[in-house]
Amino acid sequence: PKEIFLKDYKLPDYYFDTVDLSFSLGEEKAIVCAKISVLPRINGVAAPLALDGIDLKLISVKINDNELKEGDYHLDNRHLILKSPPSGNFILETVTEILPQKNTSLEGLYKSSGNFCTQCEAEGFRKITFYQDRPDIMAKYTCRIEADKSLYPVLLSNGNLIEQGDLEGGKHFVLWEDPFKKPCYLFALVAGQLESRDDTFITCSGRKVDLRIWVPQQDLPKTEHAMYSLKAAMKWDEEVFGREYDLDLFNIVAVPDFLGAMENKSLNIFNTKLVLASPETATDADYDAILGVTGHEYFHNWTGNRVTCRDWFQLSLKEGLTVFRHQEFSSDLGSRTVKRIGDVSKLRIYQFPQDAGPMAHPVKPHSYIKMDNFYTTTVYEKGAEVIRMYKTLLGSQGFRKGMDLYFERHDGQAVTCEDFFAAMRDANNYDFANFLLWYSQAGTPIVKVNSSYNAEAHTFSLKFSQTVPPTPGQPIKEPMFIPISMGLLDSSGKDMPLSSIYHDGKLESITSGGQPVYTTVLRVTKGEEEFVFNDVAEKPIPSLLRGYSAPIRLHSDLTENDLFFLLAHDSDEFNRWEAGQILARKLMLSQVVNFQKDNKLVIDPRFVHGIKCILLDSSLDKEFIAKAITLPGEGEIMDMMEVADPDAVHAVRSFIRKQLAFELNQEFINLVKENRSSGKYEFNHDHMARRALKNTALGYLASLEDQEITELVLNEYKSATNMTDQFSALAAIAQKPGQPREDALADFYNKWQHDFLIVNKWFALQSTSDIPGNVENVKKLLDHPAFDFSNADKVYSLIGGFYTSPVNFHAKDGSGYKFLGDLVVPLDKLNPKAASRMVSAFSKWKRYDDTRQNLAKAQLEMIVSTNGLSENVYEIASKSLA
Ligand code: HT7
Ligand code: ZN
Repeated sequence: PKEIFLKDYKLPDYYFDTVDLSFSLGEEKAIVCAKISVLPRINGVAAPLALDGIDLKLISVKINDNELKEGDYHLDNRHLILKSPPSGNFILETVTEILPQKNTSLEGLYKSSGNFCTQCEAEGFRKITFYQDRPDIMAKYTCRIEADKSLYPVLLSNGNLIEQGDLEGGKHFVLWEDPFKKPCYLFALVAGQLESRDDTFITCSGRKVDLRIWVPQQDLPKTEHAMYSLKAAMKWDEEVFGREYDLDLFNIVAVPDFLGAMENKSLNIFNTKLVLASPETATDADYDAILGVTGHEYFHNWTGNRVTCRDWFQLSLKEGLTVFRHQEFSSDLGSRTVKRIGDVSKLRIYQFPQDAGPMAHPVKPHSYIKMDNFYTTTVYEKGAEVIRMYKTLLGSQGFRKGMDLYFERHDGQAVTCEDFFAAMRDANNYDFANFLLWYSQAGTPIVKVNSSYNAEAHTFSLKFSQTVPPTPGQPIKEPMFIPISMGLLDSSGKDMPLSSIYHDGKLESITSGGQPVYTTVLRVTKGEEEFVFNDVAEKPIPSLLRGYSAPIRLHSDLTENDLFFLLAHDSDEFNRWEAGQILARKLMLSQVVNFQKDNKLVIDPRFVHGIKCILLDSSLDKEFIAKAITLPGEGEIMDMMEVADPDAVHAVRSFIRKQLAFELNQEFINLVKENRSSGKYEFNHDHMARRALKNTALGYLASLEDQEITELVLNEYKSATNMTDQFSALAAIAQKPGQPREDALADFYNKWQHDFLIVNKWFALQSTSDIPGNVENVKKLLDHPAFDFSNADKVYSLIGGFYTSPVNFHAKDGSGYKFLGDLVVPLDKLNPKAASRMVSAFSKWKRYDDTRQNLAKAQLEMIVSTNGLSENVYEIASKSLA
C-alpha cells in the first residue's frame, strides 16, 4: 500500500468549476452521468488529468462532446487518466455504472434499509463517479435524480430543489442546485420512503429557513428532540459566533446503516441512533449525544463547508474547531463544569493512550495510508483542545475577533491549519511563540511543577519543567507553548489576589483594569521556567491548570493534604473534581501494589470522608457530585503503570467501590430515595442531574452482597418510567453474575426486542461486562437472532463493546484476543472501516506482561499475514507491530 505524505502536497493541475450530475437509480445498478467544466490551473499547460475512481464501470467519456477512444485514456482499478486534454477550458462528460446494492463499505452510494444514501468523506466520491477526489477542488453542483416513484418517493440532494416531475414507467425526477461551491466530500444524495418532521427557523436577518428531519413514518414522533437541537444550534451559532445559516432549506436524514453523522451541505445524514429519541426509549446520554452531534454537524456549515480543508492532513482545521464549537454549545445549554469534566475524561481515556502508542500522530498528521484511519481522537479531541488554548490565551473577545477574521479571509476557500493560526495571530497582534508545535508534534507533554514559598519576601515560586515523550518518527521533541491557568488559595480556601509576577528577568503586572486578578494564565514555553508571584501574604495552595487549560499530564508537588483541601475549597469546580481524581488514582495505584504483593487491600479513611463530604454538600450541582464520586476508569490507571495489570486494577477498583458502598451505605440509599424521578421526563439539567446522581448511587449499592439492596435495585428497574432509569438499574443488576442478572436481561430483551436501537444497548451492556469468563457469553450472543454481522452498529455494540472490558479482553489465557482476532478478517471483507477500528484494540499490546504480549502479537501477525487485507486494517495492524 502507498503512503501519502503532507510534504508532497501539490496544487492540482486542473480546477473544476461546475459539476452537473445525473443519477438513474435502478434495482440492480445505477447510472451516473457527470458533466464537468474543467479549468487548467495554468492556461496553456495541458498536463494529463488523473481522475480517481474505484468500483466504477466506465461506459463512455467525452471531451467537448467528442467521445474518447481507448488510446486517449488509461483506465485501471483506481484511476481514469486522460492523457492529453485540451490546453484551455473544456467540458468533460463521463457515464459510469455502479452497484449500490452490492456496496457494503458504507461509503460511496449504497442502500440502507431500502433507501439509497451516500457517504463521501473522506474519499467516497470516487466510488460514485470519476473525479479529482480531493477537498481543494471546489465546484458548484447540480444533481438530477431519476427513480421509481412508488419505491423512492423522496429524492434529496444538496441545495435548492429547482425542478421536479413525473416520467414514464412510474418514474419521477428531481433537480437540485447548490449555489455554494463545495468539495465533493460534501456531496449527498438520498432516495427512499421517508417522511419529514417540518419546522422553520427565522434567522437573525429575518430570513425563513425550512427545517426537515426525514425518517420512516413510524419514527416521526421520536424526532422532536433532534428538531429542538437543530434550532438551538442555529440560534447559538448566531449569538456566539455571528454565523447565520445561508440557504432556505436544511435537511437531516436518519439511516440505520451509517457511520456517525455527516455534514453534507444542507443535507446532513445521521445514523438513526443520533436522531431518534423518546423518554421511554432513549437515555439521557442519548439525548445529550443527539444535541451535541446535531450541533456539531450544523456548525460545520461554517467551519468545514464554507471554509474547508486544503487537503486531508488539515482535517483538524474543521474537526478540532467544530468539536470545540459543539463542546461550547453543549456547555452553554447544560453545566459547563460537568461538560468539561466529561470532555477531559474522554481525552484521557481515548486520546492519551493513542498519543502514547504505535498510532501516535500529530494533530496534523504527516502521512497516512488510508485517510479513514485518521478520523481519530487526536485530530478531533486533541484538536479541540488546541482551539481551546487559543481562546484561553486570547480571551473570549480576542478569540471571536480571530474567528471573524478567519471567515472574512477564507470564506469559499480550502485552507490550512496555519491559515487559522494566522487569523488568530493577526486579529489580535498576539505573540504565539512556538504554538504551532501543537499541530506538528505528537505525544502528550509531561509537565512537572515544584512550588516554594518565601515567608520573608512574601513571594511564591512555581518552577515548571516539561518533556514531550518520543513517538513513532519523532524521537526528539521541542518544548511546547503551554498555557497554565491558575490561582492561589489562602488558608481559608479563598482565592488570593494576584498582581505581579517576576518571570524571565522581568516584573510583569497581571492586574486587570488596575485591579488584582484571581486567576491568571502563565505562558510556559521553555523546557524549564520559573514564575515568582509577589505580595503573597501567606503560604498558598496553588490551583494549577484550572479548567484543564492545556492537554498535558501535570505532575505537581501538591501533598495529599493539599489535594483534600482543593477538593473541599477550590473556586474552580473543575479542579475540585481533579483533586478528587488525583487522590483516587494515588489510592488505586497504592492498592494495586498491595494486590500484586498479595497484601490485604485497604481504603484510606480520609478518602471515604472526602467522598462523604461531597455527597452531603447540598450546595453542589448533583451532576457534579455524580462525577466527583466516580472513580477513574481501569484504563486510566493501567496507563499510569510501568506494566499494565488488568486483573490487579480491576480487583482494586471493585474493592474500593464496594468499600465505599459499604461505608456510605445509608447516604447512597438516601440519594436514591431523594432523587427518584417524579412526573414527566424532562431533558433539562436539573432533571438529568437528579437522575445521574440517583443512578450513580444505585450502581455503588448494587456492588454489595445484600438481599435488601438487590430488591431495592430490582424495584428501581421495575418501577422506572424512562429509559435512563430503567437501563441504569439493569446495568446495576447486571454487575454480578446470577439469576437476578439473567432474569432482568431476559425481561429487558422481551420488552424491547422490536426496537433495534435498544437491542444494541442490550448487546453492549453484556459485551462490556466485567463478569468472569464473559468471552463465552459474547460468543453465544454472536448467534443470537437479533445479531447481524453485516450491520456495523451491531458489530460495534457486541464486538466493539467486548474489548472495552479490560479483564475479559486481556484474559490471561488469550481467549479475548483470539475471539477478536478471529472476527477481524471476515469483518474486513464486509466493512474495512469497522474492522480497522477493532484492530486498534490490539495496538497497546506492548504495555502488558510477556504472556499477554505474545498472545496479542500472535493475533496481529495472523491478521497482517492474511491475503487480500484492506489498506485500513493493514495500516493499523502493521503500525501496531512496528
Ligand atoms: N465529517 C464527518 C466525518 C465522517 C466520516 C469519516 C470517515 C468515515 C465515515 C464518516 N462519517 C462521517 C463527521 C464529522 O466529524 O462531523
Ligand atoms: Zn465533524
